[in-house]
Amino acid sequence: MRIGIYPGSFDPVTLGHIDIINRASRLVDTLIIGVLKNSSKSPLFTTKERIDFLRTATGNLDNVQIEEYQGLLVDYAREKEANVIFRGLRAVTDFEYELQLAQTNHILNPVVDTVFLTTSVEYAYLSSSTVKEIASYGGNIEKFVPAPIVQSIYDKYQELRR
Ligand code: COD
Repeated sequence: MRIGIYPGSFDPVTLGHIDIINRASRLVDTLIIGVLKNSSKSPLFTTKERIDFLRTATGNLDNVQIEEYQGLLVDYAREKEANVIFRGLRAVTDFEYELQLAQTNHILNPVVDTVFLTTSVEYAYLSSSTVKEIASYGGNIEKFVPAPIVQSIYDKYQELRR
């Protein structure tokens, strides 16, 4: 049984993430999307909101589970008996950080390997930060995030302005 983990902050999930989830889910029996709870990135959305967004956007995929995790990714991978960690690669700018993360994780837990899926061309420019910046100015984010979560992102900024 091949178990994969796709970890991240997903603050919020974008169509770039969904593309990686769709492709990774075809490569393993079970794909666990691990949402880091206490991210140093100080997420805009709560862990529950980030998980709910992911659940809404991946409801069509039978072999995908979504969970929060804390602590080291390799410990989480060990606990889940995962064979593979999936990461998405957009541009050269991602590479240095991702290489360091993959190599460190492999030393900490040699049983688990990192597999990189290169971004689909149409999402190469896309990041959660870009989505947040556009939404914060009331711009149109419909081409960047799953349709059912668009309004919740605008609502968050309305809530912050109150
Ligand atoms: N196209 C393709 N892939 C994309 C796109 C896109 N448009 N956008 C993002 N991605 C990929 C990213 O490259 C990444 O692989 C993944 O999607 C998730 O992205 P983010 O930004 O939500 O997640 P990150 O990078 O914040 O996740 C970092 C972790 C949470 C995995 C990491 O910090 C972690 O595991 N921390 C726990 C402590 C730990 O173990 N640290 C490592 C020891 S050194």
